[in-house]
Amino acid sequence: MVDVVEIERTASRISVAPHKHWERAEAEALYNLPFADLMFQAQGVHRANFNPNHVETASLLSIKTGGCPEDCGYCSQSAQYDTGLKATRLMPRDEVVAVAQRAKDAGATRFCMAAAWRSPKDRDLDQVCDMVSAVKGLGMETCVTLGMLTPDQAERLSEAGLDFYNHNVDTSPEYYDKIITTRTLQDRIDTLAHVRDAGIKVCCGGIIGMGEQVDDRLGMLMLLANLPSHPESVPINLWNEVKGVPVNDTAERPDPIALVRLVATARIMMPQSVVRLSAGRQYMTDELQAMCFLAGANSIFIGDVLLTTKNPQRDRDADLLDRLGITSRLA
Ligand code: SAM
Ligand code: DTB
Ligand code: SF4
Repeated sequence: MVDVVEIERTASRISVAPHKHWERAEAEALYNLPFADLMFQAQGVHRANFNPNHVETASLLSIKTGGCPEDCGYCSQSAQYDTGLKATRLMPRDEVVAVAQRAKDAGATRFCMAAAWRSPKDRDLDQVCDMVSAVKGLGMETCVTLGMLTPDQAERLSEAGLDFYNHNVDTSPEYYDKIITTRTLQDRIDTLAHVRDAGIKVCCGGIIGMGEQVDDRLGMLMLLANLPSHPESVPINLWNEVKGVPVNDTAERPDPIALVRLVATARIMMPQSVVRLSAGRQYMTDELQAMCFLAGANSIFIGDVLLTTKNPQRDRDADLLDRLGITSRLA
């Protein structure tokens, strides 16, 4: 008998179109274009690849919070810093499914489950696979972010029907060691390759506002755009302030125009990737978000909290998208 699921998974492994290699000078030249020229180019690319009047809505749930052994200098969930966060155990499947159902009713099309692990233990992965199958059964797209994976673990998630795996490069290769020391950038690239090889779509981006320079932000985009294939989803997070973590010593909220330029540059460098305006929307005005959508951002997280930090209220998002004539599942 023909195994349709296996055929689809194999097809997704081989159907990735080749893409150009980005040199630093090219990325810089784009980013530094006069603003109107950059926006014009970004909108052309956006319109050629997407409905420019539509934004995807995803919802996040922390299924296992805090107590993480990694030292990511921005994160409330690292056990290495005193952030005042209470650690919790892995949530039971039925509770997760109930939250996913509420997220679907509130207008989310994708449900992303996050766990504060360096990497999952095999018995934890069994439970996550169960959650993935159950959430998929609600008719939602599924995404998980569980830390580093072995090839076998990625394969098991794929067999459970997982659509996306989120694993960020976080920042540029040059700035990386100032933020994280317990896991290397190469470790991350290896996990991304295992995810890709298992036929799961890749969600990979990073954070700005941690004290990095524009060069680092462009270095991060080059890293993403020069992966063997572009991530299907590229989350751009603005650092959501967390007390007690080292990033407080260097953090600087980026100039809003610099954020719009970065989104436009990401749109042009990765034409077919969905660019998600992720954490940090709580600090953005309606006008700034509108500019980011014009520049090519076409996904947001909805819901009052992300994992442990704040996100705009659903009604504010619904009102903003309505005023912009942007369609979404948020009515
Ligand atoms: N523990 C897993 C891992 O790191 O691979 C998954 C969860 S982790 C919270 C997912 C991503 O969220 C991080 O890689 C980082 O890019 C982003 N993130 C974490 N804390 C953040 C913050 N305070 N502001 C913005 N983005 C953040
Ligand atoms: C991503 O790039 N952003 C999301 C998702 N992937 C897992 C996480 C944002 C977390 C913001 C900080 C917090 O709420 O703890
Ligand atoms: Fe742990 Fe992920 Fe937070 Fe790093 S970002 S400390 S790996 S939960």
